[in-house]
Amino acid sequence: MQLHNQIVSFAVLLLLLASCKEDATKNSEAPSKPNIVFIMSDDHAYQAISAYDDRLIQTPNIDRIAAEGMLFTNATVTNSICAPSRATILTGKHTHIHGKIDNISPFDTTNVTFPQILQDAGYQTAMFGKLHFGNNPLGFDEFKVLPGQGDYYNPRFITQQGDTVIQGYVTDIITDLTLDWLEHRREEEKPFLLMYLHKAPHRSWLPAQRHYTEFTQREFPVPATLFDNYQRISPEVADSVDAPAYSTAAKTAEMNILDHMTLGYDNKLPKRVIQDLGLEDMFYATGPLDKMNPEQRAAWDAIYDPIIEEFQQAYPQMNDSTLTLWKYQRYLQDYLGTIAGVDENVGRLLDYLQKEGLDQNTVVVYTSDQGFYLGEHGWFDKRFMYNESFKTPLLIRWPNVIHPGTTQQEMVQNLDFAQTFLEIAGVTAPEDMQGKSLVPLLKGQQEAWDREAVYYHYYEYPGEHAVKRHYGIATKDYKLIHFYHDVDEWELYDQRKDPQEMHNVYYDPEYAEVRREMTQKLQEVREKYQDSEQLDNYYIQLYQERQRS
Ligand code: SGN
Ligand code: CA
Repeated sequence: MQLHNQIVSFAVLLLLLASCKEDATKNSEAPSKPNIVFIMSDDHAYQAISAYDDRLIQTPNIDRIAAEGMLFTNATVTNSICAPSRATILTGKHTHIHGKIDNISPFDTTNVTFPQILQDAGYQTAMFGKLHFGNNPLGFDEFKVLPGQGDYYNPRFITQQGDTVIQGYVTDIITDLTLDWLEHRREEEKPFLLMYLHKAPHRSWLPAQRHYTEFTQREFPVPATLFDNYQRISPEVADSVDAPAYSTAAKTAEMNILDHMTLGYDNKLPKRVIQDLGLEDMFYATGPLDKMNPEQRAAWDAIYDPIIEEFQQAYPQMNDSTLTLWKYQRYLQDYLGTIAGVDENVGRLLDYLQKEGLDQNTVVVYTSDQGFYLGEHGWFDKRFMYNESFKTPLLIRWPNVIHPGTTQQEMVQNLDFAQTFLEIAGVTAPEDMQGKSLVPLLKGQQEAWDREAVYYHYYEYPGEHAVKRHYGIATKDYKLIHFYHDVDEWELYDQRKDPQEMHNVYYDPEYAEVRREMTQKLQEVREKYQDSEQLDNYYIQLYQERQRS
């Protein structure tokens, strides 16, 4: 009996030792540096994330990141368009420094990017989804990226082993590829950087089949500025100061739902219907639907054919206003349908991290490459420094560091990511990066944050959607914008009184002092970031040379 007891005790001791050893090994092997999961979607408006605004859609999974972390209400981009924004994220530099001024110009690969630095510092690095420039992103151990914009259905991917077409729906596939990497090729002894980059909800907004019915049956609230006529100064004041009453840039932009959103490509009416109604110029292209296989197409037609028929019946009675409303609803149904897919897939990734016990030592970031207009000012698309496209969603989860459920109102930018991630990894950032690490804000050290203003500069003009070149400065209270190149117009908005930016107070005598201060601050900020009129002209010239060649 005694011997039996001794054997049992010995066995218990062995088991204890074994379990201690297992724990010890686990601890010594577990990377102490945090993993970084950077989730970015393309054109995801903060108005379409319920943590910001729950009038349009519920996004419970994306919201989890904020509930367990921090929600930034004043996150902005330095240039509201895809590839320049991505170049800023990777380099920590403004557009005029990294040189990727628009979606077309090449990315100068001598720029140092934060993934390259993290890879050198011992991080395992992987990228899946939409990058939108360069087919060979530097600094990644593994990547599978969409060429250019990529397709919603049966997309082609560029991989290190060559191109491959994968059947299915893009948001699901990007997640499958990501989870497959985490499950099978993650090296447990290394911390990792994972860039998980969605194509959705980019134009032309094709949801997954499982979301067709729900979203096409919904009707969405209409934004107060849907019928904006772009008058920003009263005609009397405009006359007296010899300035246009209407913002020329806003008025001439080609992103109006009524005039520029196409019934064919965007609202998915077939060519024959559009021709029958005598609306040829509202067709534009077939494109995305043609990428579906016959089964996918049949599922689409089953839901969308009745909508087309209903439109044919209704069109003869429509006027500009009712047509705008119809197009707006169709736009939001498809746009938000794609976001339902993103949210579900973000949930799959968060669940995986949790199941594998990776959630505690992983920083999860959710953001978009810029904001987007969901009918505000009558628009779709982005590009302007006005709020809906200047601001971008930003939610960060970092257990034991960020106090759960915090709302952060400081002005941060996509410019700050590179330095943030380097600090998280304990790596010193190169001195020429132009942002600021967000780590103090994540730790709740508000007093360590002293940024008063942020800088913006947009270049892709002449170009698609015809948004004129402009640069500007924003503080929490005011925004000053200068449109230049083929115009010379100034706009000043009072963010507290006029968050919808409908009243340009640049010529209002009551704002004379604000105008003076903001103009001076803009000059200072341009100097600080090394931007100048000389560079503005340089980039105009470069653009012209490119168009000639
Ligand atoms: C495409 C879209 C545009 C969009 C740009 C840039 N047109 O060219 O509407 O502004 O992308 O978007 S489409 O006919 O091809 O859909 S970005 O997010 O990549 O910058
Ligand atoms: Ca984009």
